[in-house]
Amino acid sequence: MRQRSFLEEHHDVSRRYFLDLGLRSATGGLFAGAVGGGNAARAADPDPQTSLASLVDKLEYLTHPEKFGTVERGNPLPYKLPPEELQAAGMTRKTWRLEVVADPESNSQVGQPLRRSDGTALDFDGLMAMARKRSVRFLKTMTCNNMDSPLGTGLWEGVPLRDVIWRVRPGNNIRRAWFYGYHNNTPSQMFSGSLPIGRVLEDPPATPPVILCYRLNGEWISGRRGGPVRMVVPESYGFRNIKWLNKVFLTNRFNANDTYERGNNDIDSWMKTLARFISKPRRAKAGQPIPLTGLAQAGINGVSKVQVWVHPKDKPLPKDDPYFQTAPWHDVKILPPPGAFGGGLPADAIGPKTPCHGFDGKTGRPILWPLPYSLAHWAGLAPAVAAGRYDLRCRAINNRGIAQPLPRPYRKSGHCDIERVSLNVRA
Ligand SMILES: Nc1nc2c(c(=O)[nH]1)N[C@H]1C(S)=C(S)[C@@H](COP(=O)(O)O)O[C@H]1N2
Ligand SMILES: [Mo]
Repeated sequence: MRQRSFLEEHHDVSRRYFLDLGLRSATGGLFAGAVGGGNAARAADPDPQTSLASLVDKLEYLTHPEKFGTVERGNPLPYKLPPEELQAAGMTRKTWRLEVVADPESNSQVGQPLRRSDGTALDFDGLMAMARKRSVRFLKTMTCNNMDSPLGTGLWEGVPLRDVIWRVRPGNNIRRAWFYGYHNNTPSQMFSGSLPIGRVLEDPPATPPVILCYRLNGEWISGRRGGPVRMVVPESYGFRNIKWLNKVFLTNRFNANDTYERGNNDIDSWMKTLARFISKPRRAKAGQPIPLTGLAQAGINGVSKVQVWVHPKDKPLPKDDPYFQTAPWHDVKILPPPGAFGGGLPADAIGPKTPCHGFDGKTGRPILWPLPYSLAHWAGLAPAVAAGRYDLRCRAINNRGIAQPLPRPYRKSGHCDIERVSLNVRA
């Protein structure tokens, strides 16, 4: 069953893509009648368009929860505790508790704190009761500030953090929310993050709320992915998306308490726009266009274009142009939203009864593509070149026409260097 929908969704992506370009697909089967010869061509030496079609067929939009890259610390990891200890730690849905209190070292006013000690902490049933009134779902690509490629893209579901904050009757002197994940006694496992209270209470334009997240791709969020409940901050890099969430402090301190502050990271960074290769050809044939696929992460200013550039290794790089702004870049195509999202998400998961931020409630289709803080796939043919050794690069351009790695080229606010792969072109 899963296998079948997997094939269907890829047919769907490539069919739309190739109809769009007027090319033919490698995938014979469904539309062999219309275009013919796909399988025969693949059996011999596939032409570049056929190879490209089969690369596009392999793309899956959402990442299966088990296939995400993971950034975690400490030993033992919270979700690896033996069952009794896991329960005692509050890391099962039955025993999970969230405390929401005033920072004891600050003068913040909180009328009705949620505390473990007096039995008022929020439990999972309480969270589900809130979810029945208001749950929020959105696409988000999880990216570690310090890693070159995204960890995975998911459909995240949760209750807005502000709903829980309003419940504790906040008063004066609250400027920030500091939040913490469960940790054992080794300080190296502690992990915390924070946000200005204004960001929690009000969303920037076209941005979903910060959520207490309990589902990923339609399933309860696993321990490895940060369950029972993790924070998900749509516009932020991974480090603010605290896993194993169990405490929120409302504080009048104006400073951040993010663990990532300690690694020389720019903790106020919003996600950046960037392109990466998915298929990385090492070899190509002289005189033949080079099939390529990749992803484009949409930062706060979206993605308008993706481009590639094939540069001979023995030719000097453009002068006084560290970001290759003057290179002869070549446009490739941003793929449309997939017919089915993959990643284990049921095919009918987004629709009128289960709305998703950025999707039309009636049609269940995205109203804009790519949606900010998620990604789009791209595909195209790099221009044919003569035999030799080359560097292949890709870059994304945002909706303001600014090309990666600009406007924020520095690594510590999110790794966004232009990717380079070596290519050997033979006669
Ligand atoms: N409690 C806790 N939350 C955490 C971390 C951690 O080590 N502990 N790592 C953070 C970092 S640096 C990143 S990049 C993301 C990665 O999320 P993922 O492992 O689900 O992909 O989780 C964040 N949340
Ligand atoms: Mo990270």
